[in-house]
Amino acid sequence: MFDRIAETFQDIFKNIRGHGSLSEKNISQALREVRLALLAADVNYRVVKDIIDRTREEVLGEKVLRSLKPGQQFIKVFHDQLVRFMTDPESELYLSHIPSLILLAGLQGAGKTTLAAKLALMLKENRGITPLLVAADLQRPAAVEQLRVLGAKVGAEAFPIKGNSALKIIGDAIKYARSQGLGCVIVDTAGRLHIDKKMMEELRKIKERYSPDETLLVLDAMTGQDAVNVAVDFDRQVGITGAVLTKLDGDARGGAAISFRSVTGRPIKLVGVGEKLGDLQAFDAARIVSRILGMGDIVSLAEKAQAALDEGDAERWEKKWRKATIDLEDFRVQLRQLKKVGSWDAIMGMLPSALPRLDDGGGGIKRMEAILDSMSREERGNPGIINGSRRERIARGSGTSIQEVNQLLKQFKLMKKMMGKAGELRNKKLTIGGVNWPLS
Ligand SMILES: Nc1nc2c(ncn2[C@@H]2O[C@H](COP(=O)(O)OP(=O)(O)OP(=O)(O)O)[C@@H](O)[C@H]2O)c(=O)[nH]1
Ligand SMILES: [Mg+2]
Repeated sequence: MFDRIAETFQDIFKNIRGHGSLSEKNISQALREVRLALLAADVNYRVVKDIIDRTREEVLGEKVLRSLKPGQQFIKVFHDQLVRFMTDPESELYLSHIPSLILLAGLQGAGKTTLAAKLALMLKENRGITPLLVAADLQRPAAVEQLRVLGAKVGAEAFPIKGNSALKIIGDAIKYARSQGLGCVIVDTAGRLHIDKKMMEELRKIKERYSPDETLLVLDAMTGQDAVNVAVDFDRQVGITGAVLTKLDGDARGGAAISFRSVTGRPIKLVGVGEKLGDLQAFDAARIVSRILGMGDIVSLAEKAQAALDEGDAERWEKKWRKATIDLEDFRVQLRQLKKVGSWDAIMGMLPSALPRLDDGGGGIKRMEAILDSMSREERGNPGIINGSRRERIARGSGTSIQEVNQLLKQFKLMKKMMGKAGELRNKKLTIGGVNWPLS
């Protein structure tokens, strides 16, 4: 659909993800593109600057550059910054009066009437409140009937419409709800194709007269960035307390959510994820950001890697790698740890990019482990003593071949040699912007 921001992010991330290492140049380049994408999505420039600055600062920090696959970590850092921005302490429905009043506004077909019924169900289930539904749509008898039918499905009464004044009907409904002990009145309004004066005027009057606890703008996620202009108009002319993003079960990634948050500063409180009346969820910033970025997989992979390679461990190990004092015993311990992450390629991919790669010879982690297990502690601590007859014994014991044992030892030796070089290189540091940058 119209979800430019999501597409743009995917391109940028496809690119940075491919980088084994991050340099000042590719970080700047990626941040520049991210910045443009955010600006193009009407995100306020101050907000953009804040997100970019924080991302840069964190990406340039030791934690990202050092241990884990940096391209992935870059995305994770940006993801987390965006989640921070999208998180609002006031994203819960705030209902302070009895009966409380919720006013639903939005363009035609956005999903207001459906939401009225969904909301009634949610309030009943989660808060034990039984709402009364009111259709302030006096032009279309069918709209009133639609609300009644949907309401009946969730056990919520629809207030009968009499007369031609929406204001009076709402007033009557509030009185009725009070008399019946109904805890909430949900007002569904008529949508228009475009924003027009009459619609705004009517909403404003309802607001002035009855001060709703919540005035929610219902936005169709499929309309993409256009939703932003709608949001600005509604907020300026009527004043809203938040939004509900509907139809997130469709193709739309929901990029408009970022813009909405930025231009209005208001929270998204709920999301509609289907046509069924149970398909309403509380807004979850992390979920929507992952969706917008199309990056759920990466974020979880990065998290998994972080968990498996806990910080202290990674640090200790890396020191050994750098000083080239690693032996096969260390290697075996690490292999066990890292096995939790998954495939050999994934493990190698998570190591600092400056370190040499070890080929598993196609045999997989299990075979390497078997070889290491068949060695004595002494052999692992001092691989130099592993002569021909020992190799033969190890191969037999591990159910592998002498060639495989040789391959592992050869690779390990080569890796150690290269590590020494990488270590020397790393001791020379380049300082950019007050941050020590490894020279490799
Ligand atoms: N897939 C999907 N469809 C939805 C969702 N919310 C609403 N719809 C559908 O969108 C269409 C319009 O929904 P309505 O609730 O009638 O929209 P409205 O804002 O009341 O429209 P007007 O009263 O004409 O202004 C209906 O076919 C709904 O079933 C949603 O979260 N997901
Ligand atoms: Mg409707």
